[in-house]
Amino acid sequence: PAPRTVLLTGAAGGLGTLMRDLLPAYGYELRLLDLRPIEGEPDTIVADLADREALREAVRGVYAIIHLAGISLEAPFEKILKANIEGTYNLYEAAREEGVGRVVFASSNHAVGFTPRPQGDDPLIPIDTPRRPDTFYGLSKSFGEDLAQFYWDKYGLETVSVRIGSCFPEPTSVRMLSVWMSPADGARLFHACLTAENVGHTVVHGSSANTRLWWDLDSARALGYDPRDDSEPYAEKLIAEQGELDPDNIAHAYLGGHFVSDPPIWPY
Ligand code: NAI
Ligand code: 15L
Repeated sequence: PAPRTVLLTGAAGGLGTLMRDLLPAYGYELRLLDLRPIEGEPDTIVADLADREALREAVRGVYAIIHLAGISLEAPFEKILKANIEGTYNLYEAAREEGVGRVVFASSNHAVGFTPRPQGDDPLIPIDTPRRPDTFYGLSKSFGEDLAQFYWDKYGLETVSVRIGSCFPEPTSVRMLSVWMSPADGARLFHACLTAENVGHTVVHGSSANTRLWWDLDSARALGYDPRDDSEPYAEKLIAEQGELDPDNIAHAYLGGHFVSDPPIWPY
């Protein structure tokens, strides 16, 4: 079958770069969009999520959208409002106007970042845990999930909202042993999100099958996601370097980690 064209917003970013490498093997033809040009990708649509006309053209004819673009750390509310809240609204409007059937929305664990992390024998956090954003950034992801639900209920536009943990080549902190999503599992999950039938609006946790996992992967597995990776091989070295998580340290007590107390700030 002909490859299905998928618009990848935020294609110049960290996760976008990983997915540009991995998703074509699943048979997708990627159309790239970002605020910044990408070296070696002259066809990239260089556009701001504020540009409704550019978005409408960018989504025309695609099978689905993977929406990664936006501010990925904490920032003043006005900036978050523009890029993540208005920007995501603009993209959904373009998708609705052009009849795109499905969005995979990069939500974040920070939509529920103020949820206490499980300790000891505590049960895993279920996907329907109440939202408890830990930042304006997390609040914008919470909005994105509600926007997605609304566009499904009102217009029949489907979304899988993925509450991504940390998707980087390797885990680099003790917290990431629990929330890591390997790039290969990220591609597996996005593929499942793009191909599962009748998703309506489904929210899933995005991580590998980590031994120290904090949340369940049930709703992701129900879409066909079959994670293969586990951060555990990195545990000994990271714990030797950084020590175990300290339950009395606020930066170790919640799903959102240091975002609850000292969030990294968007540098632009
Ligand atoms: P990143 O910051 O590396 O990439 C974001 C990209 O969006 C950048 O290339 C930037 O130029 C682009 N962008 C920002 N504002 C834009 C605008 N107004 N119009 C067009 N493009 C714009 O972030 P990363 O790590 O690649 O994350 C991608 C997405 O996944 C983000 O939405 C982030 O919130 C989400 N996410 C990522 C996680 C991770 O582990 N990498 C964890 C949880 C969520
Ligand atoms: C996120 O939402 C950020 O975009 C990413 O850069 C990581 O910091 C990740 O969460 C995390 O919680 O580790």
